[in-house]
Amino acid sequence: MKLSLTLCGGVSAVSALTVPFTMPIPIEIPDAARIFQAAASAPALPLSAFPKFETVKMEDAMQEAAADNSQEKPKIASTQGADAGGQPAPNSNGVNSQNATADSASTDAAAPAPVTPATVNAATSADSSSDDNNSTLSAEKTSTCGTPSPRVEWRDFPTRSKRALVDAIACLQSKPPSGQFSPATSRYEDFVRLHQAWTPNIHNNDMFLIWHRYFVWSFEQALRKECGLSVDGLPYWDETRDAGNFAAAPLFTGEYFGSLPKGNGTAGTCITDGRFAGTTLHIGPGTDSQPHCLSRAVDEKMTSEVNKDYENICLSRTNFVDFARCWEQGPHGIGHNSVGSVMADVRSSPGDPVFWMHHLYVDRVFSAWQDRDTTGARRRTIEGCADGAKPCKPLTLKTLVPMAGLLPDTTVGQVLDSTNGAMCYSYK
Ligand SMILES: [Cu+2]
Repeated sequence: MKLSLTLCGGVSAVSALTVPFTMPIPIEIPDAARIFQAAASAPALPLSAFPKFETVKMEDAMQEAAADNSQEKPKIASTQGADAGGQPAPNSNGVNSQNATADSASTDAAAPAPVTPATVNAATSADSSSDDNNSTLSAEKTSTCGTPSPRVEWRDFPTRSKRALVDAIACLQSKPPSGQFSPATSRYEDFVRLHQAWTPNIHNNDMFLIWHRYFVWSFEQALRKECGLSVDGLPYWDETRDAGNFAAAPLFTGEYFGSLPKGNGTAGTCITDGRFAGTTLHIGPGTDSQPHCLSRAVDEKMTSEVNKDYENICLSRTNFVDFARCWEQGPHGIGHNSVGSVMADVRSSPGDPVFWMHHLYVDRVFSAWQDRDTTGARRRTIEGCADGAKPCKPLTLKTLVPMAGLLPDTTVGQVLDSTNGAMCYSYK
C-alpha cells in the first residue's frame, strides 16, 4: 500500500479518514486561554494561532519520485512548515498535537446539522452497494456534458469577468448564512465552516483532490445561483508564473483580491485594499471561531518553491495516490503557507477569497495529470483508501463525496471526469 508513509506526529497519512463526515461542535476555548479577544476592529491573527499545511520539500519529492522509478520507496525524511512560535508541527489531520485529542473528539461528536440522516444513509448505501473492486466506470458512461464551462488562467480571463467574479464573492459574503453551518455569519462563511469542520476528512488523504474539486464547483454554483454570476467559466491562478514574487501576481491588486503584504512581526497584515478590504472573518483561527481580519503574510522565498519543476515532479507520478500526495504536500501546501496568515490556516483558509483561485489552480493540475494518460483511464479509474483502517476500505467510484447540502452529495465516479458526471467544465 503506497500510503504507508508516516508523517510527523506518527500518524498514518490516511488515518484522518477514520472520522465520519459529521459536523463537529466548534471547540470552546476557555476565555483565559484565548489568544486574543474579539475587538471592535478585528485584529490580525498571530501566525502561531493555528496549524499550517503540512508540506514536503521539492528535493524530497524528487527523491521519492526517482526511487519510485527504481522500485524503491524510502520514507520522506523531513517535512517543513512547522508552526511558527515553536508549536509542534501539525499531524496528518492538520491539527497540532496539542489539540488533536480535543479536535478528534469534537469531530466524532454527532452534531448540529447539516449532515442529515438522509445524507448519512446515502453514504452507507452508496458504499454498501458498491463492489469494492469497482474502480472502473462502467462502459455505458461515455456521454459528456454539453459545452464545458471554460476555465482559463487569470491573465486570460476578461477584465469585466474578473470584476464580476470578485463582486459575486463579495455578494456571497453579504448574504445571510443558511443556518446549517453555525457559527457562520454569512453564506460565504458556510463554505469556510464546512471546510473547517471536515478538515481531517479532506486533507492528507486520497479524498483531498476529489473533495476539493467538488467543493470548488459547489462554490461556483452558489456564486451563479445566489449572486447572479453569469461569466463564462472561471479563472485559475497559475502560481508557477509568479513563483518567487507572488506579491506581483496580477490578482493581488486594489481592483481584485487586494495586495499581498509581508507579515507584521508575529501576526499577519490586515488587508486594507481591494474588493475584500476590511473584511472580518468569523471562522477560525484553526478550529476556533473568533473575529479576525482578513490578513496575509507572504514569504517569497517559499513562494519560489511553487514552481514548474515541482509541478512536473508531481505530474510525472504514474499513479493517483502518489500524484495526489506529491501535489497536496508540495505546491498546494506550499502555496497556502507562503501566502500566509489566513491562507496558511489548514482549517479555515477558505476565509481568504484567494483560496478559490489557488484551488482552481490545484484542480487545473489534477486535471492536467489526468489528461497525461491519453487513454482517458485517469478519468475513469481510481485507487487509494476511503478510510484509515488497515487494511483500508478501498476508494471506489461509488465512494460518497459529501457536500453537506451545499450541493447534493455525489460519488467519486461523478467527480473524476469534469465533463462527464456531476460537473461540466474543462481547462483551456
Ligand atoms: Cu482544503
